[in-house]
Amino acid sequence: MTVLEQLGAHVPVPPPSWRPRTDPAPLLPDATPHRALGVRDAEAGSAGRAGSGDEELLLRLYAAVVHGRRYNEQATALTKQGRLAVYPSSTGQEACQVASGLVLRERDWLFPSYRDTLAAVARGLDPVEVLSLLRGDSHNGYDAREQRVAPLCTPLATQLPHAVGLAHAARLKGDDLAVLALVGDGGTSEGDFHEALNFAAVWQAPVVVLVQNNGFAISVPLSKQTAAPSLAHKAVGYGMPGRLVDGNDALAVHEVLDEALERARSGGGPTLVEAVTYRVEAHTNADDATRYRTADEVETWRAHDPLALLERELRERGLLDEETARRVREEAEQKAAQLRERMHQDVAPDPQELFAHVYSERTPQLREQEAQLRAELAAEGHRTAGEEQR
Ligand SMILES: Cc1ncc(C[n+]2csc(CCOP(=O)(O)OP(=O)(O)O)c2C)c(N)n1
Ligand SMILES: [Mg+2]
Repeated sequence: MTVLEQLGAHVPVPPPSWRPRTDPAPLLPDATPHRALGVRDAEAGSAGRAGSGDEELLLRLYAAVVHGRRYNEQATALTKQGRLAVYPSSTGQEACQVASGLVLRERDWLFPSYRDTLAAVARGLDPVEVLSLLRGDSHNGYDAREQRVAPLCTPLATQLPHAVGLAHAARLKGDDLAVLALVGDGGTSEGDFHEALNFAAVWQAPVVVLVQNNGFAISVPLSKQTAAPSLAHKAVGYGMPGRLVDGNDALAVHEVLDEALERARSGGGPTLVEAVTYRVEAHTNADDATRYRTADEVETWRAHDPLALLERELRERGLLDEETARRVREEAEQKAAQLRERMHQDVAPDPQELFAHVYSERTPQLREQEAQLRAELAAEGHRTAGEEQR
């Protein structure tokens, strides 16, 4: 008997809205991250084991990871040569990167963050154009609409409301597509993350949000970022399924994203996926990671290297001989050499370009500033690119 009953007080009948509106159990992530590489049939159950149809995919993932790792090295070297202002390397996270780029269909959209260069390259973008912003160009290097890749986003999580908005609009228009948005563990603490996921679930937008949990937001570890059981658990609060995946297992990430994107395309609504991975390099070339983490921790993660996991699987299945491995490494070297060569070519931006794309119609102030700059450049004998062509 409760205290109120003892006092003879009225005990109301619980109204129906006291109960959860939907059963949260199916939305909960698995207790351990989904894995596919090196998993035997019995361990994997129905969802896990890669079938023979995956052979081509495995080789594509492998080549993209080898090429991607080399790309990261080359881009970091370009910062030392003054060709890039900064480069956030995704070494250690290549499985998430290449799976994200390769899983999408042509009509789908990708919304990357600053660390997701490799995802954009795996999607098919020009390796130099992707680096335009980091090179100091005031404009995005590629046509986002044509490529269906939003600009690499530096303000944390601001890409997410845009991704959800585009997905919702596509659904209203009857466009058959899904949107994949990438964000870091730190980005999940942003208001934009909350607003995006809330609306995605209310609208049942065809969007998948992949959180690459690489353990850190610069020097802030996940334990200081959140007290949630896992980042995937956050999905339940929004009313969408949360999935947990081994973020170093390229095949597992591909499987989980493929399933979630397919569900999104067929009207099943959004999914939040947490990929547990690790940033092996510093936050950027300007960061010293030894100040906030131990060498032992980094070594533990190196032992779970995304490339080594793929290589082991391919060799065990007899799909990777020395000749193939050598050819893929050579391709990576060629691509790195081309990147180096093209990045060493100076670009001559037209100063007048500063005024383009600020507003669809230039304001009187902008026109005034533009005229002022033109007059000053003319006084210095500088000709704009447009005038040189004439
Ligand atoms: C709105 C906003 N606040 C702060 C920053 C500065 N900042 C740049 S990267 C970063 C850490 C982000 O960590 P995470 O989301 O885990 O992504 P990661 O760098 O690990 O890929 C911060 C705080 C920013 N870019 N945008
Ligand atoms: Mg992080």
